[in-house]
Amino acid sequence: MKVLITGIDGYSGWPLALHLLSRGHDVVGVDNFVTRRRVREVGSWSATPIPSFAQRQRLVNQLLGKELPFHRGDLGRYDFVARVLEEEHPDAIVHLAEQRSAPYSMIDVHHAVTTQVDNVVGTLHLVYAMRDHCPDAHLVKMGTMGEYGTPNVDIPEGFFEIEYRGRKDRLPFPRQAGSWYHWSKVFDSGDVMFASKIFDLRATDVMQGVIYGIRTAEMTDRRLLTRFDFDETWGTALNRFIAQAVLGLPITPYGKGEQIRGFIALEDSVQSLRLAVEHPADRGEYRVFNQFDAAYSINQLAETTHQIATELGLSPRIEHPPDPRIEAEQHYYAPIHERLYALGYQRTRELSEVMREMFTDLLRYRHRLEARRHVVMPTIGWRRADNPAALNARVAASSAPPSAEPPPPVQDR
Ligand code: USQ
Repeated sequence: MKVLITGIDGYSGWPLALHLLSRGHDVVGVDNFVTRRRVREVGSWSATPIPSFAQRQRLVNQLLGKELPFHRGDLGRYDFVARVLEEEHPDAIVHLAEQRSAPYSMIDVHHAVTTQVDNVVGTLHLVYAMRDHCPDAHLVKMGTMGEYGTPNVDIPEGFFEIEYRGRKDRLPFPRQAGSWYHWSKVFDSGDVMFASKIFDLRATDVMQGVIYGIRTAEMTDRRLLTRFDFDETWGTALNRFIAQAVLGLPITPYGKGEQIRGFIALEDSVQSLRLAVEHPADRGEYRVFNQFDAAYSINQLAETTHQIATELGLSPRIEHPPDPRIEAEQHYYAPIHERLYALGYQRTRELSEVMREMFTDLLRYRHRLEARRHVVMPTIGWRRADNPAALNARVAASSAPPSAEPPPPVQDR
């Protein structure tokens, strides 16, 4: 199959490209490198050194013997999106090119607006360009488990049967997102569901849990590693906890730490996306996959991190800062996740094995973590009005100049 990945330069996009290539698929990439710029904006960088995209293309060629065509551009420009789909005619599009950070979307009004405009407009451009240039292609759209929030009932895969005032229907399960970012994904879901109906498109909406991990089986050379974010804005919970333990900073379950989320390893996230691609939805079908492997409380993950760090001779400690977010710190959580298993999904490795590998890699890149240790502790509050000031102070305190990771050169096909 020919798979177009939007956001191919990102944390999930790059491993997905390697995984699909290794499975014999053709891959075409799209990216505008905005994540690299936005991570610099908050004074951070990737713990793993990541090559420019031109270098990544050369590595794929040398190490995998494959071509990796690439279009640099912004999904906010319809002419660009239409030109790429017209030229490439992909069988599937995995759409990962969205602003993916909840804290980033909560910095101030501008970051809230940018997040929602980027995410909703990019998705709308894609579905229109699909209608006009590749209506038979399958859209695999990265959504998030966070769209559902934490209701006090089980969470179905997208839809549920409901009886109300004596009548029954199958309806979308209510969404109760917890950040402007998560709300942007709710709006996307509505748009993709509607587009599949009016344009007769094939669509899979992937409700992705929190990803953890640093490498996949295809990263046989250090230069093939994906980016790894650990700062408060771009790093996700477990990835941050391991970075904190390596740095000797407190591991930070926010508030009571009894928040429960669905988690999935990076290698299993790309496995799941491949399964969705290889088993397309029907024309006009909009289906929803709850994509996570297991649910853990944040405290459980903090404690497991503490235990492994201690075994490795580190001196970790757990501290509970006040929760900077507005979220339930204790709640019921039981999402259903059966559809991926029905396609053959299997967990590759146990959580602790992946965590040990993350420790090994991060200890190797400890100097890069050290150079950005001041961006790890939380400053962005969901309520506070001083987010930009706190952020600016932190960026100004940055010990290494942002130019240490230069902007990638312009490249096109
Ligand atoms: N958390 C802590 N301490 C930390 C960081 C996070 O307790 O140092 C807590 C948060 O308060 C939250 C949970 O961990 O309750 C998850 O936070 P997160 O930052 O790991 O993940 P989140 O902001 O929800 O977003 C991430 C990705 C996003 C994806 C989402 C899946 O950034 O792109 O959509 O995970 S989900 O969480 O299922 O919505």
